[in-house]
Amino acid sequence: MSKVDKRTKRVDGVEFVTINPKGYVPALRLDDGQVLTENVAVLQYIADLNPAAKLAPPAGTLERYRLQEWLSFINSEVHKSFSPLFSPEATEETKTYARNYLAKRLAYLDNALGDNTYLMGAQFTVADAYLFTVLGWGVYVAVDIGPRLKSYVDRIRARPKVIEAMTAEVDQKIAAGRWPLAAARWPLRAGRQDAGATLASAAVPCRSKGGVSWPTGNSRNTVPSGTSGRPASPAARAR
Ligand SMILES: N[C@@H](CCC(=O)N[C@@H](CS)C(=O)NCC(=O)O)C(=O)O
Repeated sequence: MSKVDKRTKRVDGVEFVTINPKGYVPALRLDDGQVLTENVAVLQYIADLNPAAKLAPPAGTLERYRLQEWLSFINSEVHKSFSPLFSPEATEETKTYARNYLAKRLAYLDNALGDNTYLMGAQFTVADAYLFTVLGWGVYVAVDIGPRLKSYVDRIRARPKVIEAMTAEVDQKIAAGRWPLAAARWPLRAGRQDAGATLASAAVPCRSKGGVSWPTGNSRNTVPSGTSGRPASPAARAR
């Protein structure tokens, strides 16, 4: 996995737009050199690489369309509603609109999840992996996801492969000098809930074009990407 440098917009020595002309992540390079983009497509592609893991129901079944229904909802209704909250370019009016919009979508999710372990019932799928990531952004932009969705996020964070993946990513950041809290690995490895405050959005974090913002106490501060001075929040470093 390669990370795009958000300041230079380069990755592995080349301009990221030469890999994905859309200029945003994720972009998956396949063995034959083709590049696949868009979360909804990339996640299903990854799931289909190993059908035995059951990360997606078989293609052509109604259950597969149900998965696509969830992925589309998470992508267009939840993920993209968070985006303005991270943007220093968005006005307060835009952010209020996004918060209210998001509140309705979270209420729907809360109700739809009900007593289910995962979105599609007992089986963990790529939709849960995606939703886990975007719900984790809530702590950085003061969006309260409520107790039921919090327990859902905690349940996913405690999955051994999730701990493994997030620990590997944090280790990579520590090695690159981009993560200030080496100790954060330990609660994460233990699947402890308190790891969430610092690491919830480490897996596939969102970022804004011009910079990042994060809540501090009652106010929210913004710093342009790549500037030094005030230390960035862990979420900002992750972006
Ligand atoms: N429709 C895209 C949206 C992806 C997206 O919003 N990526 C963000 C990170 S969460 C990004 O790379 N933003 C940088 C930019 O737009 O310049 C997808 O679902 O894959």
